[in-house]
Amino acid sequence: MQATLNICLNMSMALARENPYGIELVEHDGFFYQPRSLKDVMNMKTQFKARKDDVFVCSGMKTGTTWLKAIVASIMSESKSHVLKEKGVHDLVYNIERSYISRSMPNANTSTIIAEMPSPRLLSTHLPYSALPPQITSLGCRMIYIARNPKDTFVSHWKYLPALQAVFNTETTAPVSKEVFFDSFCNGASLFGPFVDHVLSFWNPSRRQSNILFLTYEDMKADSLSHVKKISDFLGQSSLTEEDIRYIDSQCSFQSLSTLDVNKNGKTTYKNANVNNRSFYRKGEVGDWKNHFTPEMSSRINLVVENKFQEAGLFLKYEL
Ligand code: PAP
Repeated sequence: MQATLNICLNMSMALARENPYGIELVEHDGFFYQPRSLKDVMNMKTQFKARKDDVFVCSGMKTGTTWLKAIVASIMSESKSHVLKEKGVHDLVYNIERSYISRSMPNANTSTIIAEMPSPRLLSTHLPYSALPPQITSLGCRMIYIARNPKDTFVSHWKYLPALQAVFNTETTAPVSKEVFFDSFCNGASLFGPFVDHVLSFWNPSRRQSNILFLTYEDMKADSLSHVKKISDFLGQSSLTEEDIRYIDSQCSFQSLSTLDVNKNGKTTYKNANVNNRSFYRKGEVGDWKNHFTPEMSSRINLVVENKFQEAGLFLKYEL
């Protein structure tokens, strides 16, 4: 097994390249990873044991993961949204590919915590569907995917790059030019990208499989209450009252989450860096791209995504 893993990684490493925006990327099975993270992914795939009743929050980068994690954690917790006051959202819902670290790291023991968690476990992943540990798909674990329009996703990702560079200890600390990152993003070379392929990797199976709930950030912003209800129905949480649903919805709003002390002043440990929890809460709006995009950028994104999404019957909103 180890030999296969090494060959696989060596082949992938041949494609590793220093990205102009400062984060080294490596392509593996059609998706881009930071090279050390790919080792962690491979490590996780050999160690992680899925359970049939596991629930996964699934997403690409910067598409509303934090919000969705807060909602699902509240729905699945007996104390409802009170859990959100105790820990940062990313310490409440562990990301599997960051938890099976392939070397000694401060958060390396998260894998043990995950193995010992009572069922049903709530976990998360940024991996595309095709890269998930096969047990997750063969057992039919429930997955909730959140997609976001690529223009707002791009802006959110670009604004988050300084935090990412700290996580990956990149030598580039200078602000990353929007144009340079935009070019990479449109070419598919961003973490867990290509963006379009990631979204379609969940969208396509979600159309025929009832264990995948596909949501969009924009629809959730337009009517968050009905989405909290939809998620709770998907999870079979019939004991929640209408009042519970309303409470969870209001406690998970951007305004409420971003002003909690743990999110204003707390930190989450990733790899060997601390990320300020406040970096997960920037604006929380649909349409901020209009403040950052030129007409040319807008046309280029439309060209990259729209045909593929339309062919697949997927229509994302760019404003509300
Ligand atoms: P991640 O990939 O690092 O986990 P993720 O949580 O997916 O990030 O996305 C962050 C975006 O969700 C940010 O968007 P922005 O940069 O355009 O502002 C963040 O503000 C937004 N966000 C976080 N919490 C909420 C919330 N409760 N409601 C709406 N948007 C939110």
